[in-house]
Amino acid sequence: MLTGMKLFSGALISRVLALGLLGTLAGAQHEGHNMPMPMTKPPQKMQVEPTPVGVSITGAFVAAQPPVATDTALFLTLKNTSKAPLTLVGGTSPLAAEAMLMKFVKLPNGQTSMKMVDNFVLAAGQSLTLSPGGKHLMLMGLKAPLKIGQMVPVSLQFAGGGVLHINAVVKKF
Ligand SMILES: [Cu+2]
Repeated sequence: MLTGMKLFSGALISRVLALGLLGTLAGAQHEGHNMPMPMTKPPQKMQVEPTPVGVSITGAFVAAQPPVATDTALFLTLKNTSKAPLTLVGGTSPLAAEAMLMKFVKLPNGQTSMKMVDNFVLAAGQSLTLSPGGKHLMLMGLKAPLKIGQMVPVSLQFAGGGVLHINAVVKKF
């Protein structure tokens, strides 16, 4: 009986140690988390959103900015691989207070300015590239300066309620 108890508690301890180790490894992948995170922690969003089908994302990045900057932008190429039109209506990021779709426009005086855009529509099979000097998802009110190489989680929102969660690396352009 005593031996059984010892075995039991020994097994329990090694299980706790294993969980602790996994927690530390998981925590190490998230910059800024010093405390080990339990493996079973649910995603931050309580609501499960539908993921749009037929969307592929390539080359996503966030423009590196000087540490004093409070705004930056997300660039990427979206491809609508479905047979129906796809409409990007906006996005959110936990690292920014606000995000909005914008494009650069040439003013009559030759200067460039940014203009808010309601949405970007992709016909079936069409690709759309958001690039510096063109269309972009502006990330405004950064909660902390972004570091080169850091991953920025962004949730892209589509008409019809679809949400696509991506990670974009911070880099110079
Ligand atoms: Cu902008």
